[in-house]
Amino acid sequence: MFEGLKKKFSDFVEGLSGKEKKEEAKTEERAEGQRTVPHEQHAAKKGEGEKSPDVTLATKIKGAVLGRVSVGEKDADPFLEQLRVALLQTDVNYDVAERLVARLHDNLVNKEVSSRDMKKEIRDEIRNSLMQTLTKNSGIDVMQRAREKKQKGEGPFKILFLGPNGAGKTTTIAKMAHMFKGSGMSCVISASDTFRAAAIEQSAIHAKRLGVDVIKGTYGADPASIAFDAVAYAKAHDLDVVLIDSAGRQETNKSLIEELKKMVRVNKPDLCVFVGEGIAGNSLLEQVKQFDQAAKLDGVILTKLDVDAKGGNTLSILSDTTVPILYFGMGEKYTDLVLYDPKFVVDNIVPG
Ligand SMILES: Nc1nc2c(ncn2[C@@H]2O[C@H](COP(=O)(O)OP(=O)(O)O)[C@@H](O)[C@H]2O)c(=O)[nH]1
Ligand SMILES: [Mg+2]
Repeated sequence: MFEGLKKKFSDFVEGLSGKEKKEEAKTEERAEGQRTVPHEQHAAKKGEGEKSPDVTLATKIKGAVLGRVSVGEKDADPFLEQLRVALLQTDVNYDVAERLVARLHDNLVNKEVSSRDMKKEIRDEIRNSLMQTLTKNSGIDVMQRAREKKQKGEGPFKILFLGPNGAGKTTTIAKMAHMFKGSGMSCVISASDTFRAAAIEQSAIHAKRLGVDVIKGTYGADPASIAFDAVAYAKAHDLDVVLIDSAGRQETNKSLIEELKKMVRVNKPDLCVFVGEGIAGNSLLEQVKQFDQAAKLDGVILTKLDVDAKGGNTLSILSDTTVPILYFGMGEKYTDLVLYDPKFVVDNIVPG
Protein backbone atom coordinates (compact mmCIF):
# COMPACT_ATOMS: atom_id res chain seq x y z
CA MET A 1 0.00 0.00 0.00
CA PHE A 2 1.26 3.47 -1.01
CA GLU A 3 4.69 2.08 -2.01
CA GLY A 4 5.01 4.81 -4.66
CA LEU A 5 4.63 7.69 -2.21
CA LYS A 6 6.78 5.95 0.36
CA LYS A 7 9.63 5.65 -2.12
CA LYS A 8 9.38 9.28 -3.27
CA PHE A 9 9.51 10.64 0.26
CA SER A 10 12.33 8.32 1.16
CA ASP A 11 14.32 9.57 -1.85
CA PHE A 12 13.68 13.13 -0.69
CA VAL A 13 14.97 12.40 2.81
CA GLU A 14 18.07 10.64 1.49
CA GLY A 15 18.80 13.40 -1.01
CA LEU A 16 18.36 16.32 1.35
CA SER A 17 20.15 14.74 4.29
CA GLY A 18 23.06 13.76 2.02
CA LYS A 19 23.33 17.32 0.79
CA GLU A 20 23.09 18.79 4.28
CA LYS A 21 25.77 16.38 5.50
CA LYS A 22 28.11 17.67 2.82
CA GLU A 23 27.28 21.26 3.79
CA GLU A 24 28.00 20.41 7.36
CA ALA A 25 31.37 18.89 6.48
CA LYS A 26 32.31 22.04 4.63
CA THR A 27 31.19 24.09 7.60
CA GLU A 28 33.31 22.13 9.98
CA GLU A 29 36.26 22.67 7.73
CA ARG A 30 35.54 26.38 7.70
CA ALA A 31 34.98 26.49 11.43
CA GLU A 32 38.37 24.88 11.89
CA GLY A 33 39.87 27.61 9.73
CA GLN A 34 38.03 30.25 11.71
CA ARG A 35 39.88 29.28 14.83
CA THR A 36 43.26 29.74 13.25
CA VAL A 37 42.84 32.31 10.51
CA PRO A 38 40.31 35.10 9.89
CA HIS A 39 37.47 33.92 7.66
CA GLU A 40 38.20 36.16 4.66
CA GLN A 41 41.79 35.16 4.70
CA HIS A 42 40.84 31.49 5.01
CA ALA A 43 38.35 31.71 2.20
CA ALA A 44 40.78 33.59 0.06
CA LYS A 45 43.45 31.06 0.82
CA LYS A 46 41.17 28.23 -0.28
CA GLY A 47 40.12 30.31 -3.25
CA GLU A 48 36.51 29.52 -2.69
CA GLY A 49 34.92 32.52 -0.97
CA GLU A 50 31.64 30.60 -1.27
CA LYS A 51 29.93 31.82 1.83
CA SER A 52 26.49 30.21 1.73
CA PRO A 53 23.96 33.00 1.19
CA ASP A 54 21.24 31.22 3.08
CA VAL A 55 22.89 30.29 6.34
CA THR A 56 25.12 32.67 8.18
CA LEU A 57 28.62 31.61 8.99
CA ALA A 58 27.86 32.06 12.68
CA THR A 59 24.97 29.59 12.44
CA LYS A 60 27.13 27.15 10.63
CA ILE A 61 29.89 27.39 13.19
CA LYS A 62 27.31 26.88 15.91
CA GLY A 63 26.10 23.91 13.90
CA ALA A 64 29.53 22.40 13.73
CA VAL A 65 30.16 22.93 17.41
CA LEU A 66 26.74 21.94 18.72
CA GLY A 67 26.13 19.22 16.18
CA ARG A 68 23.17 21.02 14.67
CA VAL A 69 22.82 22.27 11.13
CA SER A 70 20.34 24.60 9.61
CA VAL A 71 18.52 23.50 6.47
CA GLY A 72 19.37 26.12 3.88
CA GLU A 73 16.74 27.30 1.42
CA LYS A 74 19.15 26.99 -1.49
CA ASP A 75 19.91 23.41 -0.46
CA ALA A 76 16.32 22.41 0.09
CA ASP A 77 14.67 24.03 -2.92
CA PRO A 78 16.02 21.72 -5.64
CA PHE A 79 14.95 18.71 -3.59
CA LEU A 80 11.53 20.20 -2.92
CA GLU A 81 11.15 20.81 -6.64
CA GLN A 82 12.13 17.21 -7.36
CA LEU A 83 9.63 16.08 -4.77
CA ARG A 84 6.87 18.12 -6.37
CA VAL A 85 7.47 16.41 -9.70
CA ALA A 86 7.73 13.02 -7.99
CA LEU A 87 4.37 13.57 -6.27
CA LEU A 88 2.73 14.40 -9.58
CA GLN A 89 4.17 11.19 -11.01
CA THR A 90 2.55 9.32 -8.16
CA ASP A 91 -0.84 10.80 -9.19
CA VAL A 92 -1.09 13.37 -6.43
CA ASN A 93 -3.17 16.14 -7.93
CA TYR A 94 -1.52 19.44 -8.78
CA ASP A 95 -3.04 21.57 -6.01
CA VAL A 96 -2.34 19.01 -3.31
CA ALA A 97 1.28 18.59 -4.45
CA GLU A 98 1.76 22.37 -4.43
CA ARG A 99 0.23 22.72 -1.00
CA LEU A 100 2.25 19.88 0.45
CA VAL A 101 5.55 21.15 -0.91
CA ALA A 102 4.80 24.69 0.30
CA ARG A 103 4.07 23.35 3.79
CA LEU A 104 7.22 21.31 3.74
CA HIS A 105 9.19 24.37 2.66
CA ASP A 106 7.76 26.38 5.58
CA ASN A 107 8.39 23.59 8.05
CA LEU A 108 11.87 22.64 6.89
CA VAL A 109 13.75 25.65 5.64
CA ASN A 110 15.90 27.31 8.31
CA LYS A 111 15.01 24.56 10.71
CA GLU A 112 17.93 23.46 12.80
CA VAL A 113 18.34 19.73 12.72
CA SER A 114 20.68 17.53 14.66
CA SER A 115 23.40 16.33 12.34
CA ARG A 116 23.26 12.94 13.98
CA ASP A 117 19.48 12.49 13.68
CA MET A 118 19.10 14.48 10.50
CA LYS A 119 17.09 11.87 8.61
CA LYS A 120 14.72 11.32 11.47
CA GLU A 121 14.16 15.03 11.96
CA ILE A 122 13.50 15.59 8.27
CA ARG A 123 11.11 12.63 8.31
CA ASP A 124 9.32 14.14 11.30
CA GLU A 125 8.81 17.40 9.43
CA ILE A 126 7.37 15.52 6.46
CA ARG A 127 5.06 13.69 8.82
CA ASN A 128 3.93 17.01 10.32
CA SER A 129 3.37 18.51 6.88
CA LEU A 130 1.34 15.50 5.78
CA MET A 131 -0.73 15.62 8.95
CA GLN A 132 -1.50 19.27 8.26
CA THR A 133 -2.58 18.43 4.71
CA LEU A 134 -4.84 15.46 5.46
CA THR A 135 -8.45 15.86 6.45
CA LYS A 136 -8.92 15.41 10.16
CA ASN A 137 -10.80 12.42 11.40
CA SER A 138 -14.47 13.16 10.84
CA GLY A 139 -15.50 12.79 14.41
CA ILE A 140 -18.43 10.66 13.20
CA ASP A 141 -18.27 7.51 15.23
CA VAL A 142 -20.62 5.22 13.34
CA MET A 143 -20.64 2.49 15.98
CA GLN A 144 -21.34 5.00 18.74
CA ARG A 145 -24.18 6.62 16.79
CA ALA A 146 -25.83 3.25 16.27
CA ARG A 147 -25.38 2.33 19.92
CA GLU A 148 -26.94 5.61 21.05
CA LYS A 149 -29.98 5.06 18.88
CA LYS A 150 -30.33 1.56 20.26
CA GLN A 151 -30.09 2.83 23.84
CA LYS A 152 -32.73 5.47 23.22
CA GLY A 153 -34.97 2.79 21.74
CA GLU A 154 -35.54 4.91 18.65
CA GLY A 155 -35.64 2.04 16.20
CA PRO A 156 -33.00 0.62 13.91
CA PHE A 157 -30.00 2.64 12.77
CA LYS A 158 -30.20 2.84 8.98
CA ILE A 159 -27.19 3.24 6.71
CA LEU A 160 -27.55 3.61 2.96
CA PHE A 161 -24.48 2.74 0.89
CA LEU A 162 -24.10 4.21 -2.55
CA GLY A 163 -21.51 4.78 -5.21
CA PRO A 164 -20.28 3.49 -8.54
CA ASN A 165 -20.45 -0.10 -9.67
CA GLY A 166 -17.70 -2.41 -8.44
CA ALA A 167 -16.41 0.06 -5.86
CA GLY A 168 -17.00 -2.39 -3.04
CA LYS A 169 -20.42 -1.46 -1.59
CA THR A 170 -21.67 -5.00 -1.05
CA THR A 171 -18.34 -6.18 0.36
CA THR A 172 -18.17 -3.13 2.66
CA ILE A 173 -21.70 -3.82 3.91
CA ALA A 174 -20.61 -7.35 4.82
CA LYS A 175 -17.58 -5.92 6.66
CA MET A 176 -19.79 -3.45 8.51
CA ALA A 177 -22.22 -6.23 9.46
CA HIS A 178 -19.28 -8.17 10.85
CA MET A 179 -18.15 -5.13 12.80
CA PHE A 180 -21.60 -4.38 14.25
CA LYS A 181 -22.10 -7.99 15.18
CA GLY A 182 -18.70 -8.01 16.87
CA SER A 183 -19.74 -5.08 19.02
CA GLY A 184 -22.97 -6.72 20.07
CA MET A 185 -25.40 -5.13 17.64
CA SER A 186 -27.74 -7.12 15.42
CA CYS A 187 -28.08 -6.34 11.72
CA VAL A 188 -30.17 -6.98 8.67
CA ILE A 189 -28.90 -6.43 5.15
CA SER A 190 -31.25 -4.94 2.61
CA ALA A 191 -30.26 -6.43 -0.76
CA SER A 192 -31.49 -3.41 -2.65
CA ASP A 193 -29.22 -3.78 -5.65
CA THR A 194 -31.98 -5.26 -7.77
CA PHE A 195 -30.24 -4.21 -10.95
CA ARG A 196 -28.30 -7.46 -11.20
CA ALA A 197 -29.64 -10.82 -10.04
CA ALA A 198 -26.12 -11.84 -9.01
CA ALA A 199 -25.90 -8.86 -6.65
CA ILE A 200 -28.91 -10.09 -4.65
CA GLU A 201 -27.30 -13.50 -4.40
CA GLN A 202 -23.97 -11.93 -3.35
CA SER A 203 -25.66 -10.17 -0.41
CA ALA A 204 -27.46 -13.38 0.55
CA ILE A 205 -24.19 -15.36 0.58
CA HIS A 206 -22.46 -12.79 2.79
CA ALA A 207 -25.45 -12.69 5.15
CA LYS A 208 -25.45 -16.47 5.48
CA ARG A 209 -21.72 -16.59 6.18
CA LEU A 210 -22.01 -13.84 8.73
CA GLY A 211 -25.13 -15.22 10.35
CA VAL A 212 -27.16 -12.06 9.79
CA ASP A 213 -30.57 -11.63 8.19
CA VAL A 214 -31.08 -10.44 4.66
CA ILE A 215 -34.17 -9.04 2.98
CA LYS A 216 -34.21 -9.46 -0.76
CA GLY A 217 -36.62 -8.74 -3.53
CA THR A 218 -36.73 -10.02 -7.04
CA TYR A 219 -34.59 -8.86 -9.91
CA GLY A 220 -35.79 -5.42 -11.03
CA ALA A 221 -37.91 -4.77 -7.94
CA ASP A 222 -38.11 -1.28 -6.44
CA PRO A 223 -35.03 -0.91 -4.20
CA ALA A 224 -36.76 1.66 -1.97
CA SER A 225 -39.52 -0.81 -1.13
CA ILE A 226 -37.04 -3.58 -0.30
CA ALA A 227 -35.26 -1.23 2.09
CA PHE A 228 -38.65 -0.29 3.53
CA ASP A 229 -39.37 -3.99 4.15
CA ALA A 230 -35.95 -4.44 5.74
CA VAL A 231 -36.61 -1.56 8.13
CA ALA A 232 -40.02 -3.04 9.03
CA TYR A 233 -38.36 -6.42 9.57
CA ALA A 234 -35.75 -4.84 11.85
CA LYS A 235 -38.49 -3.12 13.88
CA ALA A 236 -40.51 -6.33 14.17
CA HIS A 237 -37.47 -8.35 15.27
CA ASP A 238 -35.90 -5.64 17.38
CA LEU A 239 -32.72 -5.52 15.28
CA ASP A 240 -30.32 -2.65 15.78
CA VAL A 241 -28.97 -1.84 12.34
CA VAL A 242 -30.22 -1.92 8.73
CA LEU A 243 -27.49 -1.91 6.09
CA ILE A 244 -29.00 -0.86 2.77
CA ASP A 245 -27.20 -1.83 -0.41
CA SER A 246 -27.87 -0.11 -3.72
CA ALA A 247 -27.11 -0.61 -7.37
CA GLY A 248 -23.92 0.98 -8.62
CA ARG A 249 -24.54 4.09 -10.62
CA GLN A 250 -22.77 6.99 -12.18
CA GLU A 251 -23.63 10.45 -10.99
CA THR A 252 -24.59 11.29 -14.58
CA ASN A 253 -27.39 8.70 -14.76
CA LYS A 254 -30.50 10.78 -14.02
CA SER A 255 -33.04 7.99 -13.54
CA LEU A 256 -30.76 6.09 -11.15
CA ILE A 257 -30.10 9.25 -9.21
CA GLU A 258 -33.87 9.82 -8.94
CA GLU A 259 -34.22 6.27 -7.68
CA LEU A 260 -31.58 7.04 -5.07
CA LYS A 261 -33.44 10.14 -3.95
CA LYS A 262 -36.54 8.03 -3.55
CA MET A 263 -34.65 5.54 -1.37
CA VAL A 264 -33.61 8.41 0.86
CA ARG A 265 -37.08 9.97 0.93
CA VAL A 266 -38.83 6.71 1.77
CA ASN A 267 -36.34 5.27 4.24
CA LYS A 268 -34.77 8.34 5.87
CA PRO A 269 -31.39 6.76 6.52
CA ASP A 270 -29.42 7.94 9.54
CA LEU A 271 -26.29 7.96 7.41
CA CYS A 272 -25.69 8.09 3.66
CA VAL A 273 -22.28 6.67 2.95
CA PHE A 274 -20.47 6.88 -0.35
CA VAL A 275 -18.24 3.92 -1.19
CA GLY A 276 -15.48 4.54 -3.72
CA GLU A 277 -12.06 3.31 -4.71
CA GLY A 278 -9.17 5.34 -3.35
CA ILE A 279 -7.39 5.01 -6.65
CA ALA A 280 -10.20 6.91 -8.42
CA GLY A 281 -8.69 10.20 -7.20
CA ASN A 282 -10.07 13.37 -8.76
CA SER A 283 -12.95 11.62 -10.51
CA LEU A 284 -14.04 10.29 -7.15
CA LEU A 285 -13.96 13.78 -5.64
CA GLU A 286 -16.21 14.90 -8.47
CA GLN A 287 -18.62 11.98 -7.90
CA VAL A 288 -18.73 12.72 -4.19
CA LYS A 289 -19.76 16.30 -4.98
CA GLN A 290 -22.52 15.17 -7.34
CA PHE A 291 -23.85 12.45 -5.04
CA ASP A 292 -23.75 14.87 -2.16
CA GLN A 293 -26.21 17.05 -4.04
CA ALA A 294 -28.54 14.12 -4.70
CA ALA A 295 -28.41 12.55 -1.26
CA LYS A 296 -26.64 14.54 1.41
CA LEU A 297 -23.58 12.41 2.16
CA ASP A 298 -22.42 11.89 5.73
CA GLY A 299 -19.24 10.08 4.96
CA VAL A 300 -17.02 8.27 2.50
CA ILE A 301 -15.48 4.82 2.71
CA LEU A 302 -12.43 4.37 0.51
CA THR A 303 -11.84 0.82 -0.65
CA LYS A 304 -9.05 -1.29 -2.13
CA LEU A 305 -6.24 0.63 -0.49
CA ASP A 306 -4.43 -2.71 -0.17
CA VAL A 307 -3.95 -2.67 -3.94
CA ASP A 308 -3.17 1.04 -4.20
CA ALA A 309 0.49 0.83 -5.17
CA LYS A 310 1.07 4.52 -5.86
CA GLY A 311 -1.05 6.23 -3.24
CA GLY A 312 -1.20 9.67 -4.84
CA ASN A 313 -4.86 9.49 -5.79
CA THR A 314 -5.83 8.47 -2.30
CA LEU A 315 -3.68 11.22 -0.81
CA SER A 316 -5.46 13.74 -3.03
CA ILE A 317 -8.88 12.56 -1.88
CA LEU A 318 -7.79 12.64 1.74
CA SER A 319 -6.51 16.19 1.32
CA ASP A 320 -9.35 17.62 -0.74
CA THR A 321 -12.55 15.93 0.32
CA THR A 322 -15.34 18.02 1.74
CA VAL A 323 -17.16 14.93 3.01
CA PRO A 324 -15.51 13.15 5.95
CA ILE A 325 -13.73 9.85 5.45
CA LEU A 326 -15.05 7.14 7.76
CA TYR A 327 -13.26 3.89 6.96
CA PHE A 328 -10.73 2.31 4.66
CA GLY A 329 -11.30 -1.01 2.91
CA MET A 330 -8.02 -2.87 3.05
CA GLY A 331 -8.80 -6.23 1.50
CA GLU A 332 -11.49 -8.78 0.83
CA LYS A 333 -11.78 -10.30 4.28
CA TYR A 334 -14.53 -9.22 6.66
CA THR A 335 -11.94 -7.90 9.06
CA ASP A 336 -10.29 -5.71 6.41
CA LEU A 337 -12.04 -2.51 7.41
CA VAL A 338 -10.00 0.13 9.20
CA LEU A 339 -11.25 3.24 10.95
CA TYR A 340 -9.91 6.31 9.15
CA ASP A 341 -7.12 7.97 11.03
CA PRO A 342 -4.70 10.43 9.37
CA LYS A 343 -1.87 9.02 11.46
CA PHE A 344 -2.45 5.59 9.96
CA VAL A 345 -1.98 7.12 6.50
CA VAL A 346 1.12 9.05 7.50
CA ASP A 347 2.65 5.94 9.13
CA ASN A 348 2.18 4.11 5.85
CA ILE A 349 3.80 6.83 3.77
CA VAL A 350 6.62 8.01 6.04
CA PRO A 351 7.20 5.50 8.83
CA GLY A 352 8.14 7.33 12.04
N1 LIG B 1 -8.51 -5.88 -2.68
C1 LIG B 1 -9.72 -5.43 -2.31
N2 LIG B 1 -10.80 -5.81 -2.99
C2 LIG B 1 -12.00 -5.33 -2.60
C3 LIG B 1 -12.13 -4.46 -1.50
N3 LIG B 1 -13.45 -4.15 -1.37
C4 LIG B 1 -14.10 -4.82 -2.35
N4 LIG B 1 -13.25 -5.54 -3.09
C5 LIG B 1 -13.53 -6.39 -4.27
O1 LIG B 1 -14.05 -5.57 -5.30
C6 LIG B 1 -14.99 -6.28 -6.09
C7 LIG B 1 -16.30 -5.51 -6.16
O2 LIG B 1 -16.86 -5.43 -4.86
P1 LIG B 1 -18.42 -5.32 -4.62
O3 LIG B 1 -18.61 -5.27 -3.16
O4 LIG B 1 -19.15 -6.34 -5.36
O5 LIG B 1 -18.69 -3.88 -5.27
P2 LIG B 1 -20.09 -3.15 -5.51
O6 LIG B 1 -20.44 -3.33 -6.94
O7 LIG B 1 -19.84 -1.71 -5.18
O8 LIG B 1 -21.09 -3.77 -4.59
C8 LIG B 1 -15.14 -7.64 -5.41
O9 LIG B 1 -14.36 -8.56 -6.10
C9 LIG B 1 -14.61 -7.41 -4.01
O10 LIG B 1 -14.10 -8.58 -3.44
C10 LIG B 1 -10.93 -4.06 -0.79
O11 LIG B 1 -10.93 -3.27 0.17
N5 LIG B 1 -9.76 -4.58 -1.25
MG1 LIG C 1 -22.89 -4.65 -5.02
